[in-house]
Amino acid sequence: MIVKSLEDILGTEDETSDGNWTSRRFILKKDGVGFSMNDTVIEAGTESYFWYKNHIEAVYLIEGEGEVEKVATGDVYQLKPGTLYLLNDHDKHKVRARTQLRMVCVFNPPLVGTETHNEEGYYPLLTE
Ligand code: 9YT
Repeated sequence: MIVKSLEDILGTEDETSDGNWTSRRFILKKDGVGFSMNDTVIEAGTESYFWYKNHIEAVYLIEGEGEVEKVATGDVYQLKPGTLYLLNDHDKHKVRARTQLRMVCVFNPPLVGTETHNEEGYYPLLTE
């Protein structure tokens, strides 16, 4: 069994920031369970473009208000605590944070822990 608290991660190498967001990475590839899980904060008043070409991501919002846009269609979905979106088709998307957003993010395949978005906006598929 692995038990962790957010304060165990803050300020360590498992806390990663990139642009408008900070990701506190709780479960990673090294844990060997086939997925990773982060507690991510996105700053209020920002718009972020994301595209997980190599990963599937589920995002469950626990704090804040905003919206997510599916770029291919222009469809916009409102985000509030209790809302989940699943990028089951590697969807290019934009997240707009009206207030600070806090979300639980699950990735398959699991993140190694050092990923940030590259120039095309996606995470590389890291193996170690
Ligand atoms: C919602 C989203 O994709 N935020 C970017 C950070 C990412 N979820 C991560 O690495 O935790």
